[in-house]
Amino acid sequence: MPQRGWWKRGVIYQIYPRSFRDSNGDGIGDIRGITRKLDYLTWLGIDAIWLSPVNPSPMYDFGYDISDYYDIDPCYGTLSDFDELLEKAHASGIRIIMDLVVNHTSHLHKWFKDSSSARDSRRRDWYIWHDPVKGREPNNWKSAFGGSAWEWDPHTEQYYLHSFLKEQPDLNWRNPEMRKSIHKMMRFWLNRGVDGFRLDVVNWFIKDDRFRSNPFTIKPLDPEKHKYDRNRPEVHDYIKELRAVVDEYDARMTVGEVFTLPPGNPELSASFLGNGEDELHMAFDFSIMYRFWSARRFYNCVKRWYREIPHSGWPCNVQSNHDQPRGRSRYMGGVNSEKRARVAAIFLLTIKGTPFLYYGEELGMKNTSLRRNEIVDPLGKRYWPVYRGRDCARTPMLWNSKTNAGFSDGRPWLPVDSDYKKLNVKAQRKDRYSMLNLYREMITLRKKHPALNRGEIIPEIKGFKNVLAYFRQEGDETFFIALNFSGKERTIHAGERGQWRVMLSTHRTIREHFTSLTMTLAPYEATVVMRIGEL
Ligand code: ISL
Ligand code: CA
Repeated sequence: MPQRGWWKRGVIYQIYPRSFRDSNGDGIGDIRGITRKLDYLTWLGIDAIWLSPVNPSPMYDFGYDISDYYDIDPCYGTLSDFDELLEKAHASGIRIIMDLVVNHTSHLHKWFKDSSSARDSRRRDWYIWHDPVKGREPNNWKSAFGGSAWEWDPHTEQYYLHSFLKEQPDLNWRNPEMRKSIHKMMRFWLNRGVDGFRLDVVNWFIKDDRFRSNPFTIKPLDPEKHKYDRNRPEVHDYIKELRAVVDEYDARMTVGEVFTLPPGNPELSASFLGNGEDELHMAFDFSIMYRFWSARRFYNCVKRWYREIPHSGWPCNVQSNHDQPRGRSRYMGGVNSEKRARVAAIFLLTIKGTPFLYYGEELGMKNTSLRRNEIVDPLGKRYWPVYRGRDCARTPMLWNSKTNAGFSDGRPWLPVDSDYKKLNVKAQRKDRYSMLNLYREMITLRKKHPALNRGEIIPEIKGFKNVLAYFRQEGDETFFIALNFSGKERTIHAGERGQWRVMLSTHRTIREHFTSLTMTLAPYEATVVMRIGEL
């Protein structure tokens, strides 16, 4: 199904495979489970699935520690299950994006086994080894998951680097042979038909070649803190190489996770797009995920984001993923949390750029509250109760009001959210005014109208009194989107003339017509109108 640029028009849906649908009752979501739910995804109208890692893994970090890049973990199925998913998804017009976790492998990967077997092993230099300095760790680099980033290997008497767990040794991207193996592996999946890759922590691949210590700082969110172990400028050469591999194939795409502290760095994220054509197709900017609920703050985030995107590049937008608390919980609306989540949904699906949805977001799923003994995420285990880890946003998808919300016949690997009796796919499909139907309607409208997917965005009200309003325009199509982030009624006026009609709204059930863009928005109203003629 080649069609270049499909990813600019599409909506991408992230599936955390452990939690979507379990087909064999072992409590763990799997590939066959996803294949069985393709009907649902087709109904919802998404264009592609980004699948969090499904390769064999000892699961110290639930798949983000890969021990074999060429296979599928038995708990998720087999290669032929994967091929079946690809084939059936493609037949329904849904593309599949794989997670490419290549900053590190599992310590059980055969490359690391070889690398750590002897100092003169063939793949010694595929990972990052260093002698002690003054009898200690070579420098002050810290693992993102706590402690020093260096682990002592008593067998070969050197330290190895791990930016995450010690079971996730970092690959050495400066080694050309290692890079060739990654490219070969990418071709393996591209030949099988996958439509692209999401690159895990792409800004961490390259480390300082002199291993200088990071500047000492006591400010927890100081960007200088990772001066030498992340965000090295040389990384771009290797991203260009990687892009060339993907470009050997038709209509494939890449999206990079650019993770920084402080969170969200639009300039850095956009730098991974290169000149717009020679690095990644898209990169995440996480700014919005860390902003409090406010029209002005949201506006400022996207404004800065668009400003950084190179002329021939393309933005993408995201509000939730498997590492962050669920959007609906983050917006902290209390009794209004669902209303806020609806405004956020219309915002995400109408601003310029490819939207990424996280499974369950379309139902308005919230964080699940978990007890200490239910936590399995290594981060949560380590930092409880100060930080409870990421499990709260990884609980099973809620399909219906039966046992385990229809996720599994066995005991789910993480508890099912207690809201499932009301908040589930089956109930929401039937309810015309549900969050799910709002997502579906908006996705459908977005697909139908070029102005809403690739059109220019022209801001009109930039957060004044907590209202955001903008136009989207392409050819002779013009849309006006008005979002009331506040809990109060707001009357707005936009100067644009013409005849307009309500196309979608969280509040207006009648397709009203307007002859001017003066309207009173209910608290938390989100309304999309389209120009239907001249005045
Ligand atoms: O999850 C985090 C804290 O909330 C982040 O620090 C996270 O480590 C960062 O976003 C990088 O994430 C990616 O790489 C990790 C993996 O654990 C995450 O799930 C993945 O998205 C290591 O592969
Ligand atoms: Ca299973």
